Amino acid sequence: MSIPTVTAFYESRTGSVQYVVADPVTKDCLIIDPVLDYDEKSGATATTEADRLLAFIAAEGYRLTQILDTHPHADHFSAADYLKRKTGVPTGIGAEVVGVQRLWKGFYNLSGFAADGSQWDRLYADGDRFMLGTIPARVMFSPGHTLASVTYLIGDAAFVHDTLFMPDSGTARADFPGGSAKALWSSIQAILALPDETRIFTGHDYCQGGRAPAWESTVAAQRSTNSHISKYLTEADYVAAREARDATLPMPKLILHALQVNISAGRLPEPEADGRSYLKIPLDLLKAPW
Ligand SMILES: N[C@@H](CCC(=O)N[C@@H](CS)C(=O)NCC(=O)O)C(=O)O
Ligand SMILES: [Fe+2]
Repeated sequence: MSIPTVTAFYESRTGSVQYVVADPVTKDCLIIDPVLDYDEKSGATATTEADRLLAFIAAEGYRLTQILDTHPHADHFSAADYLKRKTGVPTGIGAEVVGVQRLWKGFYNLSGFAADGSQWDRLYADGDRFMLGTIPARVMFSPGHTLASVTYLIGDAAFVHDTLFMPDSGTARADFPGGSAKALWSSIQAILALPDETRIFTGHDYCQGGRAPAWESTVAAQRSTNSHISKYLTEADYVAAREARDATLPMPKLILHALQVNISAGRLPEPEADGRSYLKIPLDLLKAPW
Protein backbone atom coordinates (compact mmCIF):
# COMPACT_ATOMS: atom_id res chain seq x y z
CA MET A 1 0.00 0.00 0.00
CA SER A 2 1.27 3.46 -0.91
CA ILE A 3 1.26 5.79 2.06
CA PRO A 4 1.39 9.51 1.38
CA THR A 5 2.62 11.92 4.03
CA VAL A 6 -0.35 14.11 4.95
CA THR A 7 0.10 17.46 6.69
CA ALA A 8 -3.01 19.36 7.75
CA PHE A 9 -3.27 23.11 8.21
CA TYR A 10 -6.29 24.11 10.28
CA GLU A 11 -7.82 27.51 9.52
CA SER A 12 -9.70 28.42 12.67
CA ARG A 13 -11.76 31.33 11.30
CA THR A 14 -13.92 28.99 9.20
CA GLY A 15 -12.98 25.63 10.74
CA SER A 16 -11.48 24.53 7.41
CA VAL A 17 -8.74 21.96 7.00
CA GLN A 18 -6.21 22.46 4.19
CA TYR A 19 -3.87 19.64 3.21
CA VAL A 20 -0.42 19.17 1.73
CA VAL A 21 -0.17 15.55 0.54
CA ALA A 22 3.27 14.27 -0.43
CA ASP A 23 4.96 11.17 -1.80
CA PRO A 24 7.84 10.59 0.65
CA VAL A 25 9.83 8.85 -2.12
CA THR A 26 9.79 11.51 -4.86
CA LYS A 27 8.77 14.50 -2.69
CA ASP A 28 6.07 15.36 -5.19
CA CYS A 29 3.15 16.99 -3.38
CA LEU A 30 -0.25 18.50 -3.98
CA ILE A 31 -2.48 20.89 -2.07
CA ILE A 32 -6.14 20.20 -1.26
CA ASP A 33 -8.63 22.95 -0.37
CA PRO A 34 -6.39 25.98 0.29
CA VAL A 35 -8.06 28.96 1.98
CA LEU A 36 -7.74 32.60 0.91
CA ASP A 37 -8.13 34.72 4.05
CA TYR A 38 -11.15 37.01 4.05
CA ASP A 39 -12.59 39.21 6.78
CA GLU A 40 -16.19 40.03 5.90
CA LYS A 41 -16.35 42.90 8.39
CA SER A 42 -13.59 44.92 6.72
CA GLY A 43 -13.74 43.31 3.26
CA ALA A 44 -9.99 42.64 3.57
CA THR A 45 -8.36 39.64 1.88
CA ALA A 46 -4.93 38.16 2.58
CA THR A 47 -2.80 35.21 1.55
CA THR A 48 -1.44 34.27 4.97
CA GLU A 49 -2.87 30.73 4.93
CA ALA A 50 -1.81 30.01 1.34
CA ASP A 51 1.67 31.39 1.98
CA ARG A 52 1.91 29.14 5.04
CA LEU A 53 1.34 26.14 2.75
CA LEU A 54 3.99 27.34 0.27
CA ALA A 55 6.52 27.99 3.07
CA PHE A 56 5.97 24.45 4.39
CA ILE A 57 6.38 22.96 0.91
CA ALA A 58 9.64 24.89 0.42
CA ALA A 59 10.96 23.92 3.86
CA GLU A 60 10.27 20.21 3.20
CA GLY A 61 11.89 20.37 -0.25
CA TYR A 62 8.61 19.20 -1.84
CA ARG A 63 7.72 19.83 -5.49
CA LEU A 64 4.14 21.09 -5.93
CA THR A 65 2.32 19.31 -8.78
CA GLN A 66 -1.39 20.21 -8.42
CA ILE A 67 -3.71 22.54 -6.53
CA LEU A 68 -7.04 20.77 -5.91
CA ASP A 69 -10.42 21.69 -4.52
CA THR A 70 -12.99 19.11 -3.42
CA HIS A 71 -15.97 21.37 -4.21
CA PRO A 72 -16.90 25.03 -4.61
CA HIS A 73 -16.94 26.06 -0.94
CA ALA A 74 -19.79 28.01 0.61
CA ASP A 75 -18.02 29.21 3.74
CA HIS A 76 -14.61 30.53 2.61
CA PHE A 77 -12.71 31.65 -0.49
CA SER A 78 -10.48 29.14 -2.28
CA ALA A 79 -6.83 30.17 -2.66
CA ALA A 80 -6.44 28.03 -5.81
CA ASP A 81 -6.19 30.97 -8.19
CA TYR A 82 -3.68 32.81 -5.99
CA LEU A 83 -1.53 29.69 -5.69
CA LYS A 84 -1.67 29.03 -9.40
CA ARG A 85 -0.60 32.59 -10.21
CA LYS A 86 2.22 32.34 -7.68
CA THR A 87 3.54 28.89 -8.71
CA GLY A 88 2.31 28.19 -12.25
CA VAL A 89 1.03 24.80 -11.05
CA PRO A 90 -2.28 23.47 -12.52
CA THR A 91 -5.56 23.59 -10.61
CA GLY A 92 -8.26 20.90 -10.51
CA ILE A 93 -11.79 20.24 -9.24
CA GLY A 94 -14.67 17.83 -9.97
CA ALA A 95 -16.05 18.05 -13.52
CA GLU A 96 -19.61 18.61 -12.30
CA VAL A 97 -18.53 22.06 -11.12
CA VAL A 98 -20.04 23.21 -14.39
CA GLY A 99 -23.49 22.50 -12.90
CA VAL A 100 -22.69 24.62 -9.85
CA GLN A 101 -21.41 27.38 -12.14
CA ARG A 102 -24.67 27.32 -14.12
CA LEU A 103 -26.76 27.58 -10.96
CA TRP A 104 -24.84 30.47 -9.47
CA LYS A 105 -24.34 32.27 -12.77
CA GLY A 106 -28.14 32.57 -12.75
CA PHE A 107 -28.36 33.53 -9.07
CA TYR A 108 -25.77 36.32 -9.44
CA ASN A 109 -27.04 37.37 -12.88
CA LEU A 110 -23.52 37.10 -14.33
CA SER A 111 -24.31 37.41 -18.04
CA GLY A 112 -20.73 37.19 -19.37
CA PHE A 113 -19.55 34.37 -17.08
CA ALA A 114 -18.22 31.20 -18.81
CA ALA A 115 -19.98 28.31 -17.03
CA ASP A 116 -17.77 25.71 -18.69
CA GLY A 117 -15.13 24.86 -16.08
CA SER A 118 -12.45 26.71 -18.07
CA GLN A 119 -11.33 28.49 -14.88
CA TRP A 120 -9.54 25.26 -13.84
CA ASP A 121 -6.83 23.32 -15.69
CA ARG A 122 -8.22 19.87 -14.85
CA LEU A 123 -11.82 18.75 -14.42
CA TYR A 124 -11.93 15.34 -12.73
CA ALA A 125 -14.72 12.87 -13.45
CA ASP A 126 -15.68 9.81 -11.41
CA GLY A 127 -12.99 7.12 -11.71
CA ASP A 128 -10.30 9.42 -13.14
CA ARG A 129 -6.81 8.44 -12.05
CA PHE A 130 -3.55 10.32 -11.58
CA MET A 131 -0.21 9.71 -9.89
CA LEU A 132 1.29 11.64 -7.00
CA GLY A 133 4.90 10.67 -7.61
CA THR A 134 4.82 6.87 -7.15
CA ILE A 135 1.42 6.87 -5.40
CA PRO A 136 -1.72 6.09 -7.42
CA ALA A 137 -4.73 8.35 -6.89
CA ARG A 138 -8.35 7.98 -7.90
CA VAL A 139 -11.22 10.45 -7.98
CA MET A 140 -14.61 9.42 -6.59
CA PHE A 141 -17.62 11.57 -7.44
CA SER A 142 -19.19 12.31 -4.02
CA PRO A 143 -22.23 14.55 -4.58
CA GLY A 144 -24.75 15.50 -1.91
CA HIS A 145 -23.22 18.38 0.02
CA THR A 146 -22.85 20.02 -3.40
CA LEU A 147 -23.62 18.59 -6.80
CA ALA A 148 -19.93 18.75 -7.76
CA SER A 149 -18.20 17.33 -4.68
CA VAL A 150 -15.42 14.79 -5.17
CA THR A 151 -13.28 12.62 -2.89
CA TYR A 152 -9.59 12.31 -3.74
CA LEU A 153 -8.35 8.82 -2.80
CA ILE A 154 -4.55 9.09 -2.73
CA GLY A 155 -2.85 5.83 -1.71
CA ASP A 156 -4.48 4.87 1.61
CA ALA A 157 -5.82 8.39 2.30
CA ALA A 158 -9.31 9.60 1.33
CA PHE A 159 -9.93 13.35 1.29
CA VAL A 160 -13.67 13.32 1.76
CA HIS A 161 -14.23 16.97 2.59
CA ASP A 162 -17.85 17.75 3.45
CA THR A 163 -19.33 14.25 3.47
CA LEU A 164 -18.20 12.71 6.75
CA PHE A 165 -16.89 14.92 9.55
CA MET A 166 -15.06 13.50 12.57
CA PRO A 167 -17.13 10.63 14.04
CA ASP A 168 -18.41 12.78 16.95
CA SER A 169 -19.63 15.45 14.48
CA GLY A 170 -21.63 13.35 12.04
CA THR A 171 -21.99 14.35 8.41
CA ALA A 172 -22.19 17.48 6.28
CA ARG A 173 -25.33 19.41 5.47
CA ALA A 174 -27.02 18.90 2.11
CA ASP A 175 -29.32 21.92 1.81
CA PHE A 176 -27.29 24.30 -0.34
CA PRO A 177 -28.62 24.88 -3.87
CA GLY A 178 -27.87 21.67 -5.78
CA GLY A 179 -27.41 19.66 -2.57
CA SER A 180 -29.20 16.36 -1.89
CA ALA A 181 -29.38 14.30 1.31
CA LYS A 182 -30.15 11.19 -0.76
CA ALA A 183 -27.06 11.70 -2.93
CA LEU A 184 -24.98 12.39 0.19
CA TRP A 185 -26.11 9.08 1.70
CA SER A 186 -24.96 7.20 -1.44
CA SER A 187 -21.64 9.07 -1.52
CA ILE A 188 -21.04 8.21 2.14
CA GLN A 189 -21.82 4.53 1.51
CA ALA A 190 -19.19 4.47 -1.27
CA ILE A 191 -16.61 5.98 1.09
CA LEU A 192 -17.51 3.49 3.85
CA ALA A 193 -17.03 0.64 1.34
CA LEU A 194 -13.30 1.49 1.11
CA PRO A 195 -10.95 -0.79 3.10
CA ASP A 196 -11.36 -0.47 6.90
CA GLU A 197 -7.89 0.97 7.44
CA THR A 198 -8.33 3.75 4.83
CA ARG A 199 -7.44 7.04 6.46
CA ILE A 200 -10.28 9.57 6.23
CA PHE A 201 -9.38 13.27 6.18
CA THR A 202 -12.28 15.68 6.60
CA GLY A 203 -12.49 19.22 5.26
CA HIS A 204 -14.01 20.91 8.29
CA ASP A 205 -13.95 20.53 12.02
CA TYR A 206 -16.15 22.61 14.28
CA CYS A 207 -14.55 21.37 17.54
CA GLN A 208 -17.54 19.45 18.90
CA GLY A 209 -18.11 20.10 22.60
CA GLY A 210 -15.11 22.45 22.72
CA ARG A 211 -12.47 19.76 22.04
CA ALA A 212 -9.27 20.55 20.08
CA PRO A 213 -9.58 20.57 16.27
CA ALA A 214 -9.26 17.12 14.66
CA TRP A 215 -9.46 15.87 11.09
CA GLU A 216 -8.20 12.29 10.77
CA SER A 217 -10.14 9.05 11.31
CA THR A 218 -10.51 5.72 9.49
CA VAL A 219 -13.28 3.98 7.58
CA ALA A 220 -13.60 1.46 10.45
CA ALA A 221 -13.96 4.23 13.05
CA GLN A 222 -16.48 6.12 10.91
CA ARG A 223 -18.55 3.01 10.33
CA SER A 224 -18.75 2.08 14.00
CA THR A 225 -18.84 5.45 15.77
CA ASN A 226 -19.96 8.25 13.43
CA SER A 227 -22.89 9.84 15.28
CA HIS A 228 -25.08 9.97 12.15
CA ILE A 229 -23.95 6.79 10.39
CA SER A 230 -24.17 4.44 13.35
CA LYS A 231 -27.59 5.88 14.28
CA TYR A 232 -29.40 5.88 10.91
CA LEU A 233 -29.31 2.45 9.35
CA THR A 234 -31.40 3.08 6.26
CA GLU A 235 -31.29 5.70 3.55
CA ALA A 236 -34.83 6.81 4.39
CA ASP A 237 -33.98 7.34 8.09
CA TYR A 238 -30.81 9.23 7.23
CA VAL A 239 -32.47 11.47 4.65
CA ALA A 240 -35.34 12.33 7.02
CA ALA A 241 -32.94 13.16 9.87
CA ARG A 242 -30.55 15.11 7.61
CA GLU A 243 -33.34 17.19 6.09
CA ALA A 244 -34.88 17.87 9.51
CA ARG A 245 -31.55 19.07 10.88
CA ASP A 246 -30.70 21.11 7.77
CA ALA A 247 -34.00 22.96 8.12
CA THR A 248 -32.71 24.33 11.44
CA LEU A 249 -29.30 25.50 10.19
CA PRO A 250 -28.74 29.13 9.16
CA MET A 251 -26.87 29.63 5.88
CA PRO A 252 -23.07 29.88 6.27
CA LYS A 253 -22.27 33.53 6.85
CA LEU A 254 -20.10 33.76 3.74
CA ILE A 255 -22.16 31.72 1.25
CA LEU A 256 -23.11 34.69 -0.95
CA HIS A 257 -19.61 36.17 -0.67
CA ALA A 258 -17.84 32.90 -1.39
CA LEU A 259 -19.69 31.26 -4.29
CA GLN A 260 -19.07 34.11 -6.76
CA VAL A 261 -15.34 33.75 -6.06
CA ASN A 262 -15.24 29.96 -5.89
CA ILE A 263 -17.10 29.35 -9.17
CA SER A 264 -14.11 31.20 -10.65
CA ALA A 265 -11.53 28.91 -8.97
CA GLY A 266 -10.93 31.52 -6.27
CA ARG A 267 -10.40 34.45 -8.65
CA LEU A 268 -11.56 37.72 -7.09
CA PRO A 269 -13.96 39.79 -9.24
CA GLU A 270 -12.33 41.83 -12.01
CA PRO A 271 -11.31 45.24 -10.63
CA GLU A 272 -13.60 48.10 -11.68
CA ALA A 273 -12.44 51.43 -13.17
CA ASP A 274 -11.12 52.56 -9.77
CA GLY A 275 -8.90 49.48 -9.54
CA ARG A 276 -10.96 47.92 -6.74
CA SER A 277 -12.86 44.59 -6.77
CA TYR A 278 -16.45 44.44 -5.56
CA LEU A 279 -18.62 41.53 -4.43
CA LYS A 280 -22.25 41.17 -5.45
CA ILE A 281 -24.91 40.07 -2.92
CA PRO A 282 -28.28 38.89 -4.29
CA LEU A 283 -31.09 39.83 -1.92
CA ASP A 284 -33.96 37.46 -1.05
CA LEU A 285 -32.43 34.48 -2.82
CA LEU A 286 -31.85 32.10 0.11
CA LYS A 287 -34.07 31.10 3.02
CA ALA A 288 -34.15 33.46 5.99
CA PRO A 289 -33.34 32.18 9.50
CA TRP A 290 -36.62 33.53 10.86
N1 LIG B 1 -21.33 28.49 11.04
C1 LIG B 1 -20.62 28.14 9.84
C2 LIG B 1 -21.39 27.01 9.18
C3 LIG B 1 -20.68 26.49 8.00
C4 LIG B 1 -21.42 25.31 7.34
O1 LIG B 1 -22.63 25.34 7.09
N2 LIG B 1 -20.63 24.28 7.04
C5 LIG B 1 -21.06 23.20 6.22
C6 LIG B 1 -19.88 22.74 5.39
S1 LIG B 1 -19.47 23.97 4.17
C7 LIG B 1 -21.64 22.04 7.02
O2 LIG B 1 -21.80 20.97 6.47
N3 LIG B 1 -21.99 22.24 8.28
C8 LIG B 1 -22.58 21.20 9.04
C9 LIG B 1 -23.25 21.70 10.27
O3 LIG B 1 -23.15 22.91 10.54
O4 LIG B 1 -23.85 20.86 10.96
C10 LIG B 1 -20.53 29.36 8.93
O5 LIG B 1 -21.36 30.28 9.04
O6 LIG B 1 -19.60 29.42 8.12
FE1 LIG C 1 -18.58 22.79 2.09
